[in-house]
Amino acid sequence: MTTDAAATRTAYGTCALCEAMCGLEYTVGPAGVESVRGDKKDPLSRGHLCPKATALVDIANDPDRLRRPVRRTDDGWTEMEWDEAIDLVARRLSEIRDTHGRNAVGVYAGNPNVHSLGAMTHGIPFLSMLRTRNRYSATSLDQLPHQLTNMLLFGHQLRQPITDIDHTQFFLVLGANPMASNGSMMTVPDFGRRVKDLRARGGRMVVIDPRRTETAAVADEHLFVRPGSDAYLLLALIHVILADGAERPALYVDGVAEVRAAVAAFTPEAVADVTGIDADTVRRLARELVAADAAAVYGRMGVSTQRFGTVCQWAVHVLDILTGNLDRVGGKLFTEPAVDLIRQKITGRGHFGLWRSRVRDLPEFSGELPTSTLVDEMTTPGEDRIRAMVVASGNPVLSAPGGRRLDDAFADLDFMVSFDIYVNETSRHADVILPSTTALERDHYDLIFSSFAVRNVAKFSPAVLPKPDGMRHEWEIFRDLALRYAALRRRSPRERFTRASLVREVRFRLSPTRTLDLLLRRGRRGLSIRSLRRTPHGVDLGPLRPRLPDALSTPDRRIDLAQPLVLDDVARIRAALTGAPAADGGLTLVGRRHLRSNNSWMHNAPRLVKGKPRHAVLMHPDDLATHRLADGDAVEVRSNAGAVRTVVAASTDVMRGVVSMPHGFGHERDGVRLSVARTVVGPSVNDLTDPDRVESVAGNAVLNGVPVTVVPAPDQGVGPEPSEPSNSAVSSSSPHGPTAAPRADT
Ligand SMILES: Nc1nc2c(c(=O)[nH]1)N[C@H]1C(S)=C(S)[C@@H](COP(=O)(O)OP(=O)(O)OC[C@H]3O[C@@H](n4cnc5c(=O)[nH]c(N)nc54)[C@H](O)[C@@H]3O)O[C@H]1N2
Ligand SMILES: Nc1nc2c(c(=O)[nH]1)N[C@H]1C(S)=C(S)[C@@H](COP(=O)(O)OP(=O)(O)OC[C@H]3O[C@@H](n4cnc5c(=O)[nH]c(N)nc54)[C@H](O)[C@@H]3O)O[C@H]1N2
Ligand code: SF4
Ligand SMILES: [Mo]
Repeated sequence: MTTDAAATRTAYGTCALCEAMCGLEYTVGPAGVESVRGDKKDPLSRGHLCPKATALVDIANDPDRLRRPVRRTDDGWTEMEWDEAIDLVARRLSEIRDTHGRNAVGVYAGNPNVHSLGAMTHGIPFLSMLRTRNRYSATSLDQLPHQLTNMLLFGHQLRQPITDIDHTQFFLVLGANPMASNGSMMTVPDFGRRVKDLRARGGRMVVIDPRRTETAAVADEHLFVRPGSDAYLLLALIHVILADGAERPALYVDGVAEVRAAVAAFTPEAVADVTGIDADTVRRLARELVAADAAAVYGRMGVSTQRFGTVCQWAVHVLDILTGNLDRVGGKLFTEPAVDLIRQKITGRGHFGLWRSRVRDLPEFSGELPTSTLVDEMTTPGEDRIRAMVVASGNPVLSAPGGRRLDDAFADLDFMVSFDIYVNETSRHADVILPSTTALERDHYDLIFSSFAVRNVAKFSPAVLPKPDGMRHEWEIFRDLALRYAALRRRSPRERFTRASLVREVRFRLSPTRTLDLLLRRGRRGLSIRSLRRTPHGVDLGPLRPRLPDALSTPDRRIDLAQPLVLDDVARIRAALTGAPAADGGLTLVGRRHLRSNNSWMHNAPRLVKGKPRHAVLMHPDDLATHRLADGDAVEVRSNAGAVRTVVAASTDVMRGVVSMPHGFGHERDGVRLSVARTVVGPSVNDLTDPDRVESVAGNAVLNGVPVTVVPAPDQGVGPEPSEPSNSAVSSSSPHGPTAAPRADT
């Protein structure tokens, strides 16, 4: 293709698909974006990008993408006018609230919300207007233990210590695979080069994971650990440091004596069988941590979405604190973002257990209940049962445990609205889907991940492409819906028009960019939208710096390690230590992410999905032999929650006794085709994960360490990998077929 040089321009932006915030350079021609490169002048990402960045263009051009609101009818999806759609959604949500009470409307906010400025400034406030206790999000499928332990120890749920990776000398990584994920709760683009630099300056990286991951492959050392046993390992590391008398906590740290008592039983010998890591190695690791000039312990999905997630994240903090590495250059530091969510009181400090869930008595955290119990609240009869769902950029049927049960529950609601750019496995049940513009078409600033970055940076990225005709930005959709809903509520005798509601309405009328400008001006960095527009590569605000105890948000500016919530669980773990079986001969399932896949979506772009299918279950050759299976066999994986068909792939990279499967697949459920573009289907691992098993303190989902069996597939074939749409369900007017028979409602 020839390009008309005069008509092409260069634009700069930030990729918001994952947490890494890579700076991008686009060449934009008359027909749209022609090429995408890493922006070498971005002070954080320094030219790095991954294959998903080029797929941003594919999302904008995706034939599956919804461009107008759609309504589910007997004849399939029918396009609606915006005003009509907004009206219908506001009216139904208000009616259900009037009839069944506010908790009858449930909310699930999915991961892409945190990657969209408009969803943050307008979507989240709209969801709050519903004033329901049935609020759920990806948080409790993910980082809830981080937020809870941040709140307990440092006084604020977002007070997340960040590894100073550019200066550390010893980096201990548990249950994270940043070479594939590009980092999480740690915005670290260009992870690979940063690790090379770490090693070049004589530092070491040790990875602890039941799979020899892409990150383990670039580490100095990798240790297999039995899934779900990290708490034992981490407590034993604390034990060794304290037994050696090597602890050096800061003056503002309390509770060391209580910690010493709590970990007394966790000798390296006592935990060796449970973890699969021998006592000498545990002692050596603890001593390496202490001896390093600057060290950081980092634990992510593999240690938060497992049975002892909160204890694990607490123990990570305790290790950093006892080794004197919290608040040290090259250790863990707190960020100083241009928009400071904590100091500017944009996000509250967090609260825990103020109320509990109706059916399973699980605790709320900061106004949300654990997503694992969403299905119970939808299906259990009684007052406050969920009758309507609002799903914002989420796909819980594939993303949350117990996907099958959720699928049925979504089909059985009185009303549902999805904010999504696709008909996905969850939004297929919606009465109305409201699609927004996509990332290239809207202004961006990373409110959340700027707060977790390994360097302080600020960058405003104006939309690269114009807003397509007839489309709306997320903030416009939420604004219109909020104003409409507020107007309806005022008619209700129980609602009053208050000063607070007036302020809220004024805020809804401000665009995200205007809102951001106000926040930047209120921040302490002297920045504004105007100044950021003049620096399209981003402003470098410098490396992370020590800030304690001033940056503590605890009332007394001290850190108390002896948190009863956590220590009670340590006591339970200790009780389980006695005679803990090494392994019961069964298999344990863990998760896996791939650089070219993104949670439950981005499975349309040919350039991402090409090559070998990525959804196979990985199994060690020795386990294959004992199970009388061979590489490539069709298998059924079974757990106490369900069963899926897939293929097995031999891999010496997984620990014996462990199998690994990615999440986010399972698209054409029951053979119902939702996409014209997609070529991969795969099984959904969340048909195997069990919503009844939650992490013991906070109720986070247990997505790793799931007991399973693997057997030859009972009959031929590997379940649906259909190539032809099942036309019966597809309406002639739309490429998006409806799915379950439409229910009689609204
Ligand atoms: N077994 C297992 N399950 C897991 C995980 C695991 O490791 N193992 N990981 C968990 C984690 S960490 C997370 S965060 C969740 C993620 O799971 P979810 O919260 O469900 O989020 P996603 O799958 O990322 O995206 C959901 C939907 O958002 C839509 N979307 C994307 N961009 C936009 C946009 O700009 N506007 C709108 N309106 N919609 C958009 C996509 O079309 C997609 O359908 O999954 C969790 N589930
Ligand atoms: N390409 C890509 N990037 C992504 C995403 C994506 O889907 N694709 N998702 C984004 C999201 S929402 C998130 S939250 C982050 C997640 O970022 P990461 O946490 O870095 O990603 P995971 O690949 O889930 O890494 C979890 C690791 O834990 C290991 N593990 C499982 N069980 C255990 C255990 O019991 N103990 C230990 N020690 N390890 C265990 C798994 O083998 C796996 O290697 O990635 C983000 N980035
Ligand atoms: S690493 Fe993440 S932010 Fe960077 S280009 Fe890839 S998807 Fe985008
Ligand atoms: Mo996540």
